[in-house]
Amino acid sequence: GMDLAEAMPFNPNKSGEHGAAARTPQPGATATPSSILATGSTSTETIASAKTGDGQPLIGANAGVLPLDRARADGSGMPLTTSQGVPVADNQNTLKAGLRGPSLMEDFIFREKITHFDHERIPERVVHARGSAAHGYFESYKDHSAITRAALFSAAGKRTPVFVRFSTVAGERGSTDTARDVRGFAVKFYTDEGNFDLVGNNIPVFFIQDAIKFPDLVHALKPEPHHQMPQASSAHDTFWDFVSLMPESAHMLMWVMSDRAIPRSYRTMQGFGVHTFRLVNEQGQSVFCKFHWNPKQGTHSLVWDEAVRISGADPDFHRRDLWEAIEAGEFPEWELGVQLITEEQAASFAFDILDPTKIVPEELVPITPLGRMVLDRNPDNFFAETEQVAFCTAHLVPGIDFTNDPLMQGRIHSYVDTQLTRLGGPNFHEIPINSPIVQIQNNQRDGFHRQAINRGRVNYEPNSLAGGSPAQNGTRGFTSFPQPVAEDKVRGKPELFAEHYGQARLFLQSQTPVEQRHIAMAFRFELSRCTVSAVRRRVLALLANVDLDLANFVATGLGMEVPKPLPLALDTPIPEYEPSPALSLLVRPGETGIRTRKVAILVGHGVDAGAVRSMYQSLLADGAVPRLVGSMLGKVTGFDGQELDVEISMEAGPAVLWDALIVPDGEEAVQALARDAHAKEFVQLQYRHCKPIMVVGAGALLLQKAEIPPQLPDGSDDPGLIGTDPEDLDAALAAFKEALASHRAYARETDPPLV
Ligand code: HDE
Repeated sequence: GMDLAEAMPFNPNKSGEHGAAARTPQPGATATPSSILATGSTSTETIASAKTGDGQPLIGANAGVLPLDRARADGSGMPLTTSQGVPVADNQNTLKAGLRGPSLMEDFIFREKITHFDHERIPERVVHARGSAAHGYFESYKDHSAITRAALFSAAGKRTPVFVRFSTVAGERGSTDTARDVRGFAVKFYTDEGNFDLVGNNIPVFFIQDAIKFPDLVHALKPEPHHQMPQASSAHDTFWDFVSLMPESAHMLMWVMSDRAIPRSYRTMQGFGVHTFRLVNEQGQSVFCKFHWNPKQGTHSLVWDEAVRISGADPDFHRRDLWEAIEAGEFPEWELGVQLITEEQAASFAFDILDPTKIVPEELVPITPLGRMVLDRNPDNFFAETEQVAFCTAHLVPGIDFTNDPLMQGRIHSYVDTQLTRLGGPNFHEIPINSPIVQIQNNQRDGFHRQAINRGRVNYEPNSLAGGSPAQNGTRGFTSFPQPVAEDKVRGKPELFAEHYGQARLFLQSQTPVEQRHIAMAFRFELSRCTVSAVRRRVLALLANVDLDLANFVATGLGMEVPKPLPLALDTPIPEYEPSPALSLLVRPGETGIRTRKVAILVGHGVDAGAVRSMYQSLLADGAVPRLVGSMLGKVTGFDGQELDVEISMEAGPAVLWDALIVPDGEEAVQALARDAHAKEFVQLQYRHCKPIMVVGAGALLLQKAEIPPQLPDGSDDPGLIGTDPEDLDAALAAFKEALASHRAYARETDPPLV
């Protein structure tokens, strides 16, 4: 150690930290961990013990998934112990003074167990409390170093581990998955230059333009403070009061009232970074970027009436869907792409790219694909991983940088801050799910729940006793993009931020008629739940600035007149692109066809069991998930004498949990189903929610009983309604699969519903 201590410390007179020299970070001392090891540095002790193994620090040992391996625990086949490792003899009875006597204070086994239990809960996230997550990897398509030096994009085929958490925003941890809400889409990339968190949403814009309004927005959205209602819903006065007074939310309101806010699955959502980011390459050249995740599964949504009913039938609908898909080996996949925008381009737009209430239409700046993400492993433990994962917009890596978007700037502070309370102190980065796969080496020390046993006497820098290490690295380390900043301190916004309606209208006009109708119906529903008519009126005045037809539809539904539009601060410009087809959900059918789609086959005694078996096999072979659904569990015998096992009762697995329905042939079975109101309701809801229905032979009786119109309202054939004789089953099944692949026969939908 002596030679290191005597060596001249780096940057002795600090000249490199002042003036123009400060623009280039200093390369730091020459010592690197490996050179220290090679010189046999004595700055760390190396005393082997049973506890430390060989006493060597685990340099490079926590690569890949090893950080989680070291934390995994599995009690199968093991003796029960206390948390101190003491074997437990009796886990059934407390220690008492006599069989009928009082319990004793000295029962440390009981007290340890109950004390731990008493402290099992941590505060839930203040927003995004309810979520589900999975492990996977990101794979770069190629070497993208021309646009960014970020390690995860450095080579074709390079894989970076990821952990992804999807969430709702408003509801509490135990609330329902299918609430109308924005969905969080947070990705933690464990890159070889540290963790990069892309903490995005499934909607590319936001309600507000400045972080200082976030607490107001969230207070208004969450359950009202006096009675904590409603749970997981924006349909109440305080939310609409706030947004109607914040016209900057107009664009976002179009998105959250669209079917984007009721996704069919986490697997069928897009994701967006929302803010404009910067990418920076090795040469220090920078370009603005917008991050996009596009699901291979396509973009698909529920319909509102269905979403409401799913909340009762299975509040874990999205959590279960993600879990089951991954368990079944149907690994969901997304393509990550970026819109790359130069400073000059940005300056030419009619909107400000620092304004998070604006998008850059894909038709204006196309998406450059960077790579794909695959989620292929469910967590081992919900609390340890999904609950304790701490995403943070400040987790950036070299090659990616912030912009001055004032919403983004505020987030940089908030995420670390909230973890200090939620995870109990400044060492949350040591929780296995949060720790990077690279080593953490710095002089930060101590604090609650510290895990690392930092060795040696050096916990400061500059130092000579450890050869100046750990040392900064001016060439590889993170450098902020040197954007010039020189203006007066002000509280305010750029002029263009004052325009709120152009893109709201662009979004609306880019939707198909079905999607436009759903948006209008969603506004009508939400405002019908408001009790203060002045709030409704102000929302109508806001909508009048977006689209008069929309405002009229909603006003009619509320029994009101459309008031004068809200005053404009800036004239609405003609958007640079009109319309933008990429904004419709229906343009992305996906590549996975009928895989993972759930098909209920209604069966009873006397069903055509042979045909049921063959349809079942055929659907299964194509990756769909068929199940035999009946009035009760147990065996049913087909008219051909074959036995079938009913897998789920209609009570336990009602219509809304299925993507499609088949009613097979078999007079006796269908007659029996027709006497069970569950079956009638099953068919009606499948029909109302525009799902494919196939009826074979006598199965058609159930349609009549349920009063299902055989044709569309305009008299044409319903593409989602397939009737067949038993002889033509194969052709009909092919048509059914096609209908299933296209998800819904929206043409059937009427307002109000016919059935
Ligand atoms: Fe967040 N947000 N947010 N947010 N956010 C949190 O961090 C915040 C915003 C997003 O699965 C919190 O760990 C502020 C936009 C996701 O764990 C908190 C502002 C976008 C998640 C926080 C925003 C998001 C969060 C709560 C306005 C899309 C869940 C718990 C300036 C780009 C991550 C936590 C997970 C979570 C603050 C706005 C996405 C309080 C101050 C815009 C996906 O720090």
